Amino acid sequence: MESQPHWHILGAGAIGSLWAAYWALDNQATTAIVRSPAKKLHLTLHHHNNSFSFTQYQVNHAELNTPIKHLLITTKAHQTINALNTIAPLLSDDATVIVLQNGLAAENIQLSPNQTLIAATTTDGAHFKDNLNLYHIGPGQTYIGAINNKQSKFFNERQQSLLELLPTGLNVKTCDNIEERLWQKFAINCAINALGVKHQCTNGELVTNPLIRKELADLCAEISEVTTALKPDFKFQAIYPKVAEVAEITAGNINSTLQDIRQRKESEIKALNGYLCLCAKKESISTPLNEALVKLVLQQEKYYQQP
Ligand code: KPL
Repeated sequence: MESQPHWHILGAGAIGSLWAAYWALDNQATTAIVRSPAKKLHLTLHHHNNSFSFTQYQVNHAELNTPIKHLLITTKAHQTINALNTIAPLLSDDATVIVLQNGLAAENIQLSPNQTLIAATTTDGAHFKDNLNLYHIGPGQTYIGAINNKQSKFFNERQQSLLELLPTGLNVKTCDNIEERLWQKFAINCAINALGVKHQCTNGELVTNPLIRKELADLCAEISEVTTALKPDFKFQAIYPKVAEVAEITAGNINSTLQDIRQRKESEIKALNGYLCLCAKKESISTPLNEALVKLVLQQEKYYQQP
């Protein structure tokens, strides 16, 4: 087993803080890299009817001067490349970088030859009720895998020792089909997130309310048509059953796009349904439901961001 490394976390949102909390449960301190001034936060994780308090160290990216050997990226998809560029000079030559986020941005990250890029995808739900209380809704499942062939051999050789460095309280597994799992999660987010914004509801209400459930099923059919055309070899085709399962497991969660809107932040809608619509256009597939949702979410973003 490798000695316990220090993990830096780029992105101190709900999922980044969730991993920090579970590392803290394993007595491992982490450092969150943020754009705001450095601070020490006393956060409480609420999970499985328990609560656990821990300290989160946040360091401003411009003040950071220690080398980074282990990095977890949990920024929003559209912020990834810029955020990574700000700290790239600090990444050690043999750094291990795990990218855990919605969307497919991990596929566009380039690292130097001896650095390892690992993509991750999760169905864990997490949200802050206020700035200090973090709720873990789930438990979900996280998969990690090598993002391209060049990395696969290295990843295969050390996947067990890598797993031992990750929080023991989260369900993390390695897989050899991470691209397919990223696309499946992308499809799930396209279905759950924008519809949750439209109805201002929790993930659970998407399946318990019969009218919304019907809308969800229609939306899933439209998304499946696009993903099947783009990725005919992937095993998942009709996505509704998996979407319904994730909505049920994370029933009490407010999806991350709705969280962003409520916190007046730019959401990932362009990297989710927006990207799906772009791909559909290239395949001459019409996606009226997705297009309407992109429009609606962008309008809400604008509305909430008004001073
Ligand atoms: O990934 C999520 C998100 O909110 O972005 C799910 C799994 C849908 C949990 O809410």
